Amino acid sequence: MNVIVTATTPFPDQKPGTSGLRKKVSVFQRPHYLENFVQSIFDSLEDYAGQTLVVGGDGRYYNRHAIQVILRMAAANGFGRVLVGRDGLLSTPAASCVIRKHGAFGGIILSASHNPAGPDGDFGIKYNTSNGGPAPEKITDAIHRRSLEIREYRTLDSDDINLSKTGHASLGDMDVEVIDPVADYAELMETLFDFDRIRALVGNGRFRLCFDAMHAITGPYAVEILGRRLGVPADALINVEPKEDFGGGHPDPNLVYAKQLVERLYRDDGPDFGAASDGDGDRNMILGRHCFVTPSDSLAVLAANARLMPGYRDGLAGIARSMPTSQAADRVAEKLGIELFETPTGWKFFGNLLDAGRATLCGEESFGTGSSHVREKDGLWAVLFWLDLLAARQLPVQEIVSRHWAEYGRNYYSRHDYEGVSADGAGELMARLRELTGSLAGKRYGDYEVALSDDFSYTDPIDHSVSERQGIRIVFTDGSRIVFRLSGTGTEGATLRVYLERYEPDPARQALDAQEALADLIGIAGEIARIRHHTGREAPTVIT
Ligand code: G16
Repeated sequence: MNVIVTATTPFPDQKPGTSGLRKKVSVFQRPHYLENFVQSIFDSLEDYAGQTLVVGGDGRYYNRHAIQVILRMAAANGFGRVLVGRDGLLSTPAASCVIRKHGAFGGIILSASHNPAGPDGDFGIKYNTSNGGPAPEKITDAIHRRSLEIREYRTLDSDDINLSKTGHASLGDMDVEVIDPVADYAELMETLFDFDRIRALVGNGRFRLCFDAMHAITGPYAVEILGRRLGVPADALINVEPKEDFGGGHPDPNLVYAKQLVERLYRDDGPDFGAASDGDGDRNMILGRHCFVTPSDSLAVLAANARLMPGYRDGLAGIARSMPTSQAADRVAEKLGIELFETPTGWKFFGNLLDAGRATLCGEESFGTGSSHVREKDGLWAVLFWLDLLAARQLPVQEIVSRHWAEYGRNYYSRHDYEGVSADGAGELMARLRELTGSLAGKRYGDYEVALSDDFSYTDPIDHSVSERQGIRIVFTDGSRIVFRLSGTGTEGATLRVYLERYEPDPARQALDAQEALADLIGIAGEIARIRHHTGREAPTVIT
C-alpha cells in the first residue's frame, strides 16, 4: 500500500457548527482544506484500525471529488472496509440506518443540507458515530482542536474507484463496498409502517398526493418507496432527478422555497396531501389542501397518533424537542404520561436520549422530525408516517390538525429569519439581549408580562454534559414565548432567528392566520431586541 504523508498547515476556521462543517465550495477547494478536516476527524478517533466506515452524501457539487479523497484517506489511515452509496449517494437518514445496520465504527456524510449547491454554492462534511448519529460536542470540539494543530495528513497514491455499480473493490488493504443507497433504508421503513394500508389509500382512486424531492437526494428514495413499493403514480413525484446544483433551486422544504408544491396544494382542485424533503433528505414539510402543518404541530400530531403505526404500537418512551420548537408536543406528552425533553437546537442533542431509551420521537421547528429508528431526523419517514396516519384515520390533513387543536389547544407558531445580516450587528443584538435577560422579569409589554428570561442552558440527563448560551428565551406569564438565537448552519454573515409562540386553548379562536395571531408578539420582539437597529432590516427574509 503506497501511503503518502503530506505536510500541511492548520486552517483557523474549521469549527463544526450546528451540523458539521459547512462552507462555500470555493473554501473546500482550497489546497489541503478538505484533507485537513478529514484527517482531523480521524485523528480525533481511537481504535478504528480494520473497522468499517460508511461514506455518502447528498450528491451536490463536489460530492464526487470529496468521496474519492475520503476513500483514499480512510485506506491510508487504516480502516478495513468502507460502505459507500452507489454514485457516492446516501441520504442523511439512510447513512444513519446503514451505520447502525452494519455495525460500522462511524460514517462521514457530505452535505450542506438545504443550502444551495453548485460551484458557487455550499458544501459540508460531518462525522457520525457508531450509533448512527451526529458526533456529540465532545467529539466535534476534539476535531476542531485537532484542526488547529494539524501538521500532516495521510492518503494513498491510487486511482479513483468506480462508484457507478454496486460491488466490491480494493483500495490498498481496504475493501470498498459500493451499496444500493436505498435498499437498507426502504427495508427499515417497511417494518415501521403499514405498507398495505398506505397502498390501499394511494390506490383508492380518490386520494391524490404530491411529493417534491426538490432535485435533491430523496428523488431515488421516493421513486423506490413511494412509487415502486406503494404505487404512487409517477406524475405525483416531482423533481425526483437529483442534480449537482439541485436544479439551481434552494432545497429547503418550507413555504418560501418549495413554491411549486405549495402552489399546487393551495389550489381548490389540489392534491389531498403534499410533502417535500430537503437537500440531504432529513427535513420534511407536510401540507394538506389549503393547509400547512407546522413542524411543531406535526411532531405533536404524530406523537398523539403513534400507536396507530406498527412500529410504535407499544407506545412512546418519551418525546424530545429542541427548545425553540413550540410546546405543542409537551401537551401530548403530559396526556400520555410520558417524559418530555427540551434540548438545544441540533439533532446531536437527541442522541443520548434515544440511545438510553428515554425518548422515542424527536422533533425540531426547523422541519425535522424523527424517531429511535435511526439517529438523524428523517424526511421520508415523516412523509410515510403522515400517509399511514391518513390511511388509518381516513380524514383530511386539515381535519386531523384541527381536531388535535380542539383537544390539546393550538400553539400559534412562527419563525422569522433575518438571513445574511452583518455578523457584528447580530452579535451586538445577542450581547445586548443577554445583558437584558436578568432585568426583564415582571415587565409588561401590552397584554403580556414577562415571567422568565434567560440564555438557555442544557444539562444532558444521560451524560450530564452542559451546553450553555443556546438561545435567549423570553417567556410570558401566559406561556407565550419569544426566542432569539443565531443560526449555526449559515455560511455568510449571520442569520438571526426569532421564534414566536402563543397558546390558544379556545377552539373558537384557533382558526386565525398565525402572523395575525402573533402580531403583538412580533412587535414586542422587534422592540426588545431592536432588530431594525442591529440588522438594518425592515422585515425578515423568510417567515415560516
Ligand atoms: C441542522 C441541525 C438541526 C437544526 C438545523 C437548524 O439541520 O441538524 O438540528 O435545527 O440545522 O440549525 P440552525 O438554526 O443553527 O441554522 P440540517 O437539516 O441543516 O442539517
